[in-house]
Amino acid sequence: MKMNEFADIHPEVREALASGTPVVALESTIISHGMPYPQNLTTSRNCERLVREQGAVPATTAVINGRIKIGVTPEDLNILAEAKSVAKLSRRDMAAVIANGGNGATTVAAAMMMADMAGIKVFATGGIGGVHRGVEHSWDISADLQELASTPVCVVCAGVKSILDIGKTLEYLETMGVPVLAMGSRNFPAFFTRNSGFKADYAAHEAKDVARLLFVKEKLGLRGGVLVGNPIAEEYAMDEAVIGEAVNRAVQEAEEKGIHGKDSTPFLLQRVVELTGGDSLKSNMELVYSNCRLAAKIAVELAKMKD
Ligand code: PSU
Ligand code: MN
Repeated sequence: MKMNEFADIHPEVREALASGTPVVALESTIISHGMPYPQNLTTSRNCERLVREQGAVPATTAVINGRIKIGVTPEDLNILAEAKSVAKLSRRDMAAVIANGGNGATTVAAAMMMADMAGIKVFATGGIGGVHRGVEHSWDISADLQELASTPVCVVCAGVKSILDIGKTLEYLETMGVPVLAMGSRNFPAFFTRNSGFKADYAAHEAKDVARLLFVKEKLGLRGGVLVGNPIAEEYAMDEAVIGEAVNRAVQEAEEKGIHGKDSTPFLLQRVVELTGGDSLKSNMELVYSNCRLAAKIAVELAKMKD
């Protein structure tokens, strides 16, 4: 998807792109539907600051009053954090929310689309959507995976949260030809914990390794994204049993309440925060920060290769 009459690139982002300064795209569903207020506002501001500290420019993505925003203002961030009339916006919602002049918070899929419009190659988030547990009944597979199959953006995440079926999510990505890297070792992380028990295709040891792969992939003309799993720092990782129990309970409650479709992920995320007495929120914030730093480092390394 290319630039179009409905999109505004923030002047700072536009300048960065024109001068070859590294840029990192950020999503906003994590703000509006993934974390409670006001921690979500703090998190989004810190994310932008951390990207800057590494020498890159942040481009938080959203739809505000029917306009695609690639890079937002502090006022936009407030609207997204208060989430009063902010739709969760994935690929299928893009045209409808813009046509209605509404507000939308971008999922990974929508943020990748907007990054690609502007020519931004690297994107940071907390966790991606994936294949849900019980997919054989619900058919619930996040549009994030399809976007990774087709849109050439590198997605830095802390793995796939165990509210999902991690094994099936990785199988889907393999089928779609999406390279999956893990940082430090081939152990693919599980968001709140460092090891899901599943292996990534490749290990990357530093940002430069990821940038090199992106550089080669682009030269080869291969379509689709790259997924980087960045394990949460040991000190912020959660106890596997504690988080496992909270997740199992949340998944069971969702089933009992008949929650499905786009409401499923926000419901599960909120219940896990409640069931862990807020502990999971702290971990969530820290892992997102770590992903923002890594994404910015990757963007910086990639910019050097383009010289
Ligand atoms: N996983 C998280 N936090 C999140 C999300 C996923 O740990 O905030 C959000 C992301 O924006 C992701 C979206 O793209 O949920 C996936 O939603 P769905 O499963 O409805 O596609
Ligand atoms: Mn879904």
